[in-house]
Amino acid sequence: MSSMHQAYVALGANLGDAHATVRAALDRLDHLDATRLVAASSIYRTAPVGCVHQPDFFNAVARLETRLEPQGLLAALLALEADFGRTRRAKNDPRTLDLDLLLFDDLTLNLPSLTLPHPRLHLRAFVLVPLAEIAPDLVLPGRGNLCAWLPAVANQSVTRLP
Ligand code: PH2
Ligand code: MG
Ligand code: MG
Repeated sequence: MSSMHQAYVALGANLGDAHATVRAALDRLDHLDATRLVAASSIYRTAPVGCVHQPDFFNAVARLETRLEPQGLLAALLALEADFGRTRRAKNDPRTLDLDLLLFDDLTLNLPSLTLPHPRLHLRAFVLVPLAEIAPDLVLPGRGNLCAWLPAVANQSVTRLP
C-alpha cells in the first residue's frame, strides 16, 4: 500500500461569493480520493498582492493527509478548481478558486508543472499568516522557520474573519 504523506494547500478566491467558495472548498478537500483534511486555518480577508484593481481575496490554508503522490494531488486540486468554475484566461485574473500546493512532506521538487516548496509562499502574508496559525513550528525546506518570514510581510493586509 502507498504511504501516507502530509501536504499543505493554499486556498484563494476573489470572484463570485468568494468567502462561501473557500468554506465549501475546505469541505471538498476532505473528500478527495485517498485524502483527508486534518487541519484548516481561519479564513482571512486579504488585499490583492501583485495584482492591483481587483477585489479583496478570501484565503485559507489546509493541512491534508494523503496517499496520493505530489502530481496526483496536484491533478486533484486542479480538478477541484475546475468544479468551482475556475477559468484561466490571463495570469492573475480574478478567480473563483485557486488551490496551490505549498508543501509536500519535506520534499523539494522542480518540475515544469510543480515547484515545491511553493516558490513564493515565504513572501506572502496571505499564505504565511494562515499557515502559521495551523503550523507555528513549521520549518520550510531550504528556508528555515516559517515564523522568521512573518516580519517581512507585516505591511501586507490580512484580516482574520470570525
Ligand atoms: N493569489 C495570487 C496573486 N495575489 N493576493 C491575495 N491577497 N490572495 C491570493 O490568493 C493571491 C494574491 C496568485 O495566485
Ligand atoms: Mg496562487
Ligand atoms: Mg494556482
